[in-house]
Amino acid sequence: MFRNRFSRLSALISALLIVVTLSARAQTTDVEWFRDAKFGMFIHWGMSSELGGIWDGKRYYGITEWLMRRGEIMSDEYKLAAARFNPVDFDAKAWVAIAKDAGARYIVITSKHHDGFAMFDSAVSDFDIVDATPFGRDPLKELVAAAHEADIKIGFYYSQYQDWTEADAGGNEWEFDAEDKDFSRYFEGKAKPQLKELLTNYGPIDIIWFDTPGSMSKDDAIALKAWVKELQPNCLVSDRVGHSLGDYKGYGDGEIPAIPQPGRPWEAIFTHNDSWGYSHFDNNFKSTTEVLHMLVTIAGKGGNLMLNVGPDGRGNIPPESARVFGEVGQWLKVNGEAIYGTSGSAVGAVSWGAITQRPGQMYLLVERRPDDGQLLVPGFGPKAKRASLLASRTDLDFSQQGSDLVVRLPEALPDARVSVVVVEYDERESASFTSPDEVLVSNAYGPVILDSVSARTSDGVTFNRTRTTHYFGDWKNYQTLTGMESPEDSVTWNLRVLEPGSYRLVLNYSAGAGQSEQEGVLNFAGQDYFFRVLETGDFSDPGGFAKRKPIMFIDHPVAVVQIDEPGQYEISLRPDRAGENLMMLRHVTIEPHD
Ligand code: JFZ
Repeated sequence: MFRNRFSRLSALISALLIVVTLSARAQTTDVEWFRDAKFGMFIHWGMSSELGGIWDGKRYYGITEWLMRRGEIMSDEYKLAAARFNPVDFDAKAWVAIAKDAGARYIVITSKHHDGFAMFDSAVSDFDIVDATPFGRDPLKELVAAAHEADIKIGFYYSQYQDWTEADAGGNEWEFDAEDKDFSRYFEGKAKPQLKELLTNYGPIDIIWFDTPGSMSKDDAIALKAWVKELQPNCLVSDRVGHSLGDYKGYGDGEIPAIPQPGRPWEAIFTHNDSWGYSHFDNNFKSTTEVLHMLVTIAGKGGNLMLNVGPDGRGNIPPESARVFGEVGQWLKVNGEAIYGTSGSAVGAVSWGAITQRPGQMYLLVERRPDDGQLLVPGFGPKAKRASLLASRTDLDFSQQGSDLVVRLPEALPDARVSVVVVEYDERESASFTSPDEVLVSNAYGPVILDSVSARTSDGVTFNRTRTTHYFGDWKNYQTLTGMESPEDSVTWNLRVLEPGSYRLVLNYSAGAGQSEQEGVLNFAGQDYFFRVLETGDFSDPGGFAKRKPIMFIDHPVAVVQIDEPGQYEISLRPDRAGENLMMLRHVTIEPHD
């Protein structure tokens, strides 16, 4: 008797140990590949791609994958439209080749977006591409196979809370009565069974990109994440599983964080035009230069850029996206060493571009060549051993004075968009970088932005992540400062002016009727320059700026100042007297002025 009880107890203990080990191991999924990846391709593709933002002859501007909700289309009617979706041009290998050639290290594709349509063969619901369309194939199975063959990581976006064709899911208030919803019936009856299909029928999956967790609790998110890890321990989970429980940090659509959360890998996501899903009438694609600027800015802060493509209803990636992704790939073929596997700048931001690093190498990502060719890197504590152009390995002259490193650039740089200088040093000196609290200003640099992040603010001033949308779902993110209501409230920057000269001071802000007519003071090098706030926009909602309306920021030139000596200066902004919040300040620009 005792032996049996003991053997049962020991079996229970070993089972518990296995579960504890699994869950412990599961929680320590390897995220290093993700941290090093730096660049991914997001793919938003579904039956809404066939609709392309048009329903019943009406154009819906903004993100087209929300068409069903924006048109408040009834489920049965929307489901019938699936029969129009027949992506006969779809070629998984061609798509993966575009991602691979672009230098993307991972792909995340929508498997089920908020409209509930499954882009895979699901036994859980017939509202899927195999059963509800003439296409009859499972594109995710083909895409995963092509990704595995091309050795590129592959993940599925899955909207775990919203499902506009399901009465018990979140999101459809125009057709279903919220009182009758039983979310767990949807979650246990469709979401988890479909996630199980995705995590057991398609081989190794590297990311489940959850989105809009809605009213799911922290415990729900913890349980969901642990459940994913039990099925695929190495599968990463996005931050939109909810409650910041992702394996990596995510930010808002189209947002580059001012100061990324330290210690966590992170990802910024952007549309290529202004919609995630295909649009018949949105041709506002970001240029290659703009995408490279995003890539190096994000890498310089230590994060990943996941840029979206929205294939059309026939299964074609928009040619403009294919072109730009290809050109980014060409740049990465030459300069990828400065991006992949690097960490962000240890010396802070620079006015002429961005900086990435790895032990023993610092990469200077030059977007704007200083007119005098003198590229200053402040805070460079180690002894530089060599400076060279990454593209050609051509040696460059350089000098160091204190913690200033100056690299002399040739007149012609390899790439007018972004050229890379690699500076080698003894990695054992990596701890001697410093991040000086100063903004470099020089006529040689052109206009220099003093942004809200690098400002020193008095107690009453608030730093804001200000967001609004232009078209629906087309998010615009700004970093702003508000709360300047009395002369004691101030915003200050430390400047390091590299050369004497004449400089124009320009405020960039937004202000409503309640703020204009007030006076402010820009103090530069001890000299006050007065200005009156101009009205730029209205405040039609309690938050001060109505969503879905542009925030009108203007450039307001305030003064031209003469600097006779290079050196350290302060510039500060304050109200002239007590009153309303002076403005929503975005930044101050210091422009060369001849
Ligand atoms: C969501 C989706 O609604 C959208 O269709 C798209 O798939 C996008 C990538 O993700 O949109 C969001 C979700 C969260 C925020 C903004 C847009 N947010 O938290 O700021």
